[in-house]
Amino acid sequence: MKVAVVGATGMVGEVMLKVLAERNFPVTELLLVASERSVGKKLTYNNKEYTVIGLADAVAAKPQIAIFSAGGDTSLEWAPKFAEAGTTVVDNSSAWRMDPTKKLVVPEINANELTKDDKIIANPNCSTIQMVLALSGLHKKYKMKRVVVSTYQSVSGTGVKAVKQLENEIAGIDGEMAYPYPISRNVLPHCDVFLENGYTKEEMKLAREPQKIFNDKTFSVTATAVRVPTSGGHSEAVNVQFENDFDLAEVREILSNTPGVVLQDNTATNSYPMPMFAHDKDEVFVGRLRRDESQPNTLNMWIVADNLRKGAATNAIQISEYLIANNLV
Ligand code: A2P
Ligand code: 11C
Repeated sequence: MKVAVVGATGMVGEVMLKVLAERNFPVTELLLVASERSVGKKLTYNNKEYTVIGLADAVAAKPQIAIFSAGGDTSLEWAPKFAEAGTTVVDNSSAWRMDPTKKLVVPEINANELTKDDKIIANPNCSTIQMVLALSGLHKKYKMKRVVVSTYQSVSGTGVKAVKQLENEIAGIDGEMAYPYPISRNVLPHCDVFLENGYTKEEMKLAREPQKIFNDKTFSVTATAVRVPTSGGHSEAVNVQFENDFDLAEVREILSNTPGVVLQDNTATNSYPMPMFAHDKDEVFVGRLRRDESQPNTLNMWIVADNLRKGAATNAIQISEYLIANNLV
């Protein structure tokens, strides 16, 4: 496969290169692409040095797959140009997610919707991916009615500048601020920008993307997204009400059998998911399972994943692997 990684110099791009190598992705030719600022820069993949190229050169090279993580504006402008040249784009930005002509894919849930005609495929938001994957088996069995989620999102979700802000604050250094307030020794009920309805964009991604991924509008999601001073890994407290009642032992069994999900739930040994355990892992970790005693058919759970891996790079690469395995590129 001739593969382009667009945004190769970025935080997600770096993880993409790591995951592609780890999974022995069938790369025969690799194009590492970034902005004009980075053209000529050297990057290493599988112990080999590559020179970063610009977008126009990458389109002209006609890769079979282009995995994008270079921001929404770059995707809006360039993904159609790649698609026109015959390249299948797997895009990690929010640019195409809610476009009704584009699929929004978590491979374990809905990769079977993909066809050869899908030339731009959207990767969901990181906090959405881990939530829907953990809920997928339970939704199938008990049918979700309503989800209330509160997130605890790491600074790596914002980008390099935010990671630096946290590091500087811990070291007592004055530096550039990614957030309107300090993040060390603080939590911000504010991920991404505020919208007219009073929610943040991140909260609305959590509310809307799951219905599209499950192709089901019969359940609703409401979210509060919070930035916490962890460097990597997003956590979520999820309260889910089902149409049908459940048995906790069966819930555990379903979660244990959900591909990509690891059950980590033993209060007797203080075993529960945390960002420090999820770091650098591809799985979504679930624990603190308990019945909500305040209303029927309702479950409380705690979900943690590495937002740069399953939340971004790994999911996009799994989509690409599915395309190859099913001769869709
Ligand atoms: P560059 O390093 O040249 O700016 P992050 O999310 O960590 O900020 O990374 C964003 C990635 O997207 C980087 O690789 C960045 O390249 C790339 N990028 C940003 N803007 C553009 C653009 N206009 N064209 C191509 N790549 C871009
Ligand atoms: C965050 N979820 O943690 C964001 C980062 O729509 O892909 C990813 C934004 C997106 O702030």
